[in-house]
Amino acid sequence: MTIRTISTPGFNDQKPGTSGLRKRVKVFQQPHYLENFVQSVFDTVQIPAGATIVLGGDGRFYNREAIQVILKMAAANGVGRVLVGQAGILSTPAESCVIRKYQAFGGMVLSASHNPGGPEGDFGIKFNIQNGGPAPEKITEAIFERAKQLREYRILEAADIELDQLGTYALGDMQVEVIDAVRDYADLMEEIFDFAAIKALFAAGFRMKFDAMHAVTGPYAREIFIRRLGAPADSIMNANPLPDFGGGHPDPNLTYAHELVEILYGAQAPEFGAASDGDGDRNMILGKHFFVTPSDSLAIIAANATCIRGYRDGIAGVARSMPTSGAVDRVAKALNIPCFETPTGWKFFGNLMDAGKVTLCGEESFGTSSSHVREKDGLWAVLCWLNILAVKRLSVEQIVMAHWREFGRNVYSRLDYEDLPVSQANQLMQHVTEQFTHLPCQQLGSYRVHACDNFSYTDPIDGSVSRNQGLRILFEDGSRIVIRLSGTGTEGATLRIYLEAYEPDTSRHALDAQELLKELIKIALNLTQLQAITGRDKPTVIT
Ligand code: VG1
Ligand code: CO
Repeated sequence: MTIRTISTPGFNDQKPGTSGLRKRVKVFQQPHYLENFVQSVFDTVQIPAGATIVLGGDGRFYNREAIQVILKMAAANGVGRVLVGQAGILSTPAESCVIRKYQAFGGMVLSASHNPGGPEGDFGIKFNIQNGGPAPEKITEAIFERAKQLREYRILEAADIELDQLGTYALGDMQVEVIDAVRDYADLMEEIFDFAAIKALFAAGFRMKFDAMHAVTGPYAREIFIRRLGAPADSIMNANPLPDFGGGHPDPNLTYAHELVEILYGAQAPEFGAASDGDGDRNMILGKHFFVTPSDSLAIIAANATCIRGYRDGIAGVARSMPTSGAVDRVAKALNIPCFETPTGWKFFGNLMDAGKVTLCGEESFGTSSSHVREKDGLWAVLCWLNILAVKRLSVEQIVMAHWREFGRNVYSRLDYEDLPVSQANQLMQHVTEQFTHLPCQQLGSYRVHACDNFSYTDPIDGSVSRNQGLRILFEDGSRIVIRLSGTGTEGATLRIYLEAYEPDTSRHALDAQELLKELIKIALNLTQLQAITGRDKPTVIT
């Protein structure tokens, strides 16, 4: 077999965003585009000769083709062994688990997560390092620089590998091991959670519905909930992964997971509902006629962590992304453990977890996880809730209401405006920033501005600084408006407005978040001049 060296023009647009490089499938299908990025990763991370890497994706359109290309390039670049999920599938948390368990040098995750798939949809690729987590910014920036300069890449000329059969195959001097995509991950879940207690809950007639949204978690959910925990077969829906996710938008929120939402708000609603996204790292938690805000979910898991076997000795600390509500901060204070505030994106949690400073991390965007892996983990969050429900034997709503009674409620909402022209989005951000000099101390309705800034983060472990992570308008009573542009989109701009107000008054806890945040939303729309600049009169998605 021969190794070919092929010329590439270099690409100027291969800058990884919040979570890897994401582009339209059509962009990835351009000659040399995928190869250019993959070679830039190999050149940047310098995989030691003979080392093992892990490879898998969420099964979206172009997954299989990309895996064959990456395998041949790995063989041509001196990689010793690649562990590939069967059929090219590994959920993001499963890949993180496999990298850690087999002490691999790192791995490539093929996914555009919650972005739609199919030939007209999106594709993505991300490099994860030895700890199982996304590469930090200094590596992704170096990859981007390399991708611009690159002039040639190496690839082995060979036939495609059989990805559907478990087994070991040779590709040049490299070994390809096709592994069970589910088993290692399911085993890890069984170590953390009390499966016997959850099994007893189902045996007592407890009903749940999990929506895999035709994305990667279907086979994982089937193995864990149905086979290992004995839940009835109809506890999972949309559990067959499809390359285009059935034409849906695999984002587990109230808008895109409406099929599940209708069931949980219907007459025959089960006690518990959950959904996950394209690559299995996000989760939405629902009770009967009840929605749990992701920020609250993190706080509630933290407050009840000792109910769960894996955390029964307590948690070292917690971390949340900046836009995530401060609900978990209140729990950390009560538990007397540290709480860190990081920029958006899971890559910022890795150092804190590696240093043993935090056990639980979360984001408002339906991402929660712990130091068992270095990615967010959708099914793990669902199992946390099941384990807590099995121990407490209360409803989801009762657990949340009791939490609010104890800690107060951090009322929270996020408004997304998708597909805006980039120029309008930038103009809006500029317009808000310009007001920062005169906003402090101003009274806006019943809120008084305390401070404004563009969030900047210094990593407490390696001292690296990340600037421009989102505009914050902080009010004196602790309420906040946060505004930032998404870093995961592939076309146009998505503007996110995050709103948070603290409500200590128990008699108001049952009210709807939109009702409680009405005034703050009005202030945000006024400050941003959103309607004047963009012409939009309502958000694309409200969570
Ligand atoms: C979004 C979320 C962020 C999350 C990221 C990746 O990023 O806001 O919290 O970490 O997606 O999630 P952005 O830049 O679009 O706001 V996933 O499930 O795509 O790996
Ligand atoms: Co995801």
